[in-house]
Amino acid sequence: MSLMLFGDKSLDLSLPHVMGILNVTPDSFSDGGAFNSLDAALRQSEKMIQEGGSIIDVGGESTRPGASPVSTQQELDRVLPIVEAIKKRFDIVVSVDTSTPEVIRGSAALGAGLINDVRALERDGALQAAAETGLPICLMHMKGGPQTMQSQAEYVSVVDDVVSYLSSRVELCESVGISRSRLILDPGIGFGKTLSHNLSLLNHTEVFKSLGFEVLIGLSRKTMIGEALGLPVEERLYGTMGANASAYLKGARIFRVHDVKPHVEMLALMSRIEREG
Ligand code: 7PJ
Repeated sequence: MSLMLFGDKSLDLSLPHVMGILNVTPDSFSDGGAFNSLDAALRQSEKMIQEGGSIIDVGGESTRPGASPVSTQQELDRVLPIVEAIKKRFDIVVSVDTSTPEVIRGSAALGAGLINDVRALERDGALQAAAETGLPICLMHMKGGPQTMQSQAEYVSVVDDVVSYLSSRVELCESVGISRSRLILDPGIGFGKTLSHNLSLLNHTEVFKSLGFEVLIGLSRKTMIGEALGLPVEERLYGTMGANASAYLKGARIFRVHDVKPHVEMLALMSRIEREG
């Protein structure tokens, strides 16, 4: 057992967990923003929970390459009602995909269990806000911002660079009283990385684990799958599952995906083979 407390629920991170993506942006690239109303968000959440998801990741800011920025008020208006509604109706861990201090505080007050920040708490005030929540935090590596990241895909050694960046963010977290045991690391697949960088990071997932952290991987339907297989976004499920299976074998335990059921079934078998075989 390796229990981590996510607000009012704990998860055993010796087992794999599926984090279902719930985009509440109007411009989400792979679901066309179809879950933008509260009702649709609740139906999608219910489906992902029934399919065996452990965490619902609510995001109100699109971070895909080239996406336009969202105001704090817009993000608050999109995210908080959804976090509140999900926590009222379902017994599930709600993660909030945000870099905004006001959204971090507001979501935590409404029962969110995980702060998932693609900017690793770099935004002004985010570190302090996250510290105050007492919640676990996922620190993700990104090179550049959503507007510029694909033109900044240069590294001395991508694995070493990402390790050294995340280690420096961990130290900063510790300096404001966030204990290491509350931190989850994510190499940030697709965020300012070429296909080759992404493949290296995935092949070295165990490096992050060996630093003593749980690892979260988000690669569902991403461009790297499309590039590797020559497939459009709606045909990337099998490639996504293969890459996630590989990351599982190298120690990742939280998988951020659009397609919950196939991942829950795949990971259930992989975990069972490892434990009972
Ligand atoms: C990730 C994320 C990821 C974490 C997004 C997309 C882009 N959070 N939020 N890791 N990706 N922790 O889903 O294509 O890889 S948004």
